[in-house]
Amino acid sequence: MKPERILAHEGKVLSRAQREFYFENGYLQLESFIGQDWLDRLWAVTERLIDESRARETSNKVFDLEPNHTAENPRLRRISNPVGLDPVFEEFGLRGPIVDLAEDLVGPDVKFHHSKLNMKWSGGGEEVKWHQDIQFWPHTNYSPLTIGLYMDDVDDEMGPMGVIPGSHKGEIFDLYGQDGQWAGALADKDLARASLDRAVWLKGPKGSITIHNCRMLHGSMANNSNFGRPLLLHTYASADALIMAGSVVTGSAHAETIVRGSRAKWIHFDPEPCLNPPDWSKGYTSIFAVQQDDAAE
Ligand SMILES: O=C(O)CCC(=O)C(=O)O
Repeated sequence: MKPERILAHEGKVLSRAQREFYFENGYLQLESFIGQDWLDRLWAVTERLIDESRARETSNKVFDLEPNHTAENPRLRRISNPVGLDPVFEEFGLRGPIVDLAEDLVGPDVKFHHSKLNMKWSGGGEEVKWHQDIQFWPHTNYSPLTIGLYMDDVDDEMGPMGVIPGSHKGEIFDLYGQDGQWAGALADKDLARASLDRAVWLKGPKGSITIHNCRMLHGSMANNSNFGRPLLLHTYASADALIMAGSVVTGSAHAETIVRGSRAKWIHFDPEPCLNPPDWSKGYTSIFAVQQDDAAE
């Protein structure tokens, strides 16, 4: 990352202090950033997709289902690749107001990487164990970040996203388990080094935004409340960050789309080594399926 070069360009929507906070702490939170118009449009499509999921008994590339999902009582963990599923999601992810945030934090030249909608259903929506994202999809540098939109109000009971401030400057953890298989989460023995007592839980009213760097240690607890916790996530990177072969997790047709500025002429390499994930071109479901160790189609 090269904050000075990014800060040399005037911010579109974030103040200098907010941008500096992100570079220093690895995360940022914005309350009620997205208005009701956008939320209504996104919800209309989401409801339609939830309805479509009723016809499915097992997970597939679009729907990551909880084991007790049924037609009468749909329970989704995730809708994968929303930007590739519907023009409203596409407009939001590639041209919507959050792209300004990406530009302020990785710009001026910005690429889209992937999107997903983590539903965290009411009454037990599953936890996301502590992990960092970059090991899932290594890039030549550590600019990628993920912007999340809470599509509903989220409080402490609903499994908000937790981050460990400053952890993006620390260790890149091994996400393989003792058996050598990809676990997608920190091993218990490493959690002791993760300063979990310093966790900040990012919650807020609907329309609020979470932003975390790809090295940020983060996770979230189960949602035992009576309300869902839909978090619509989009990952962007500096255009000069090239993704390593085999590590595109979604197969999204929009991956690598330049959403601001232009394609990089020079590739930027950060020196620190990154963990090499399994070859996802041979199949990937979702972090939930991997962490909970269940099978999907
Ligand atoms: O949904 C969450 O709380 C966390 C999401 C996350 O970390 C991920 O999908 O990689």
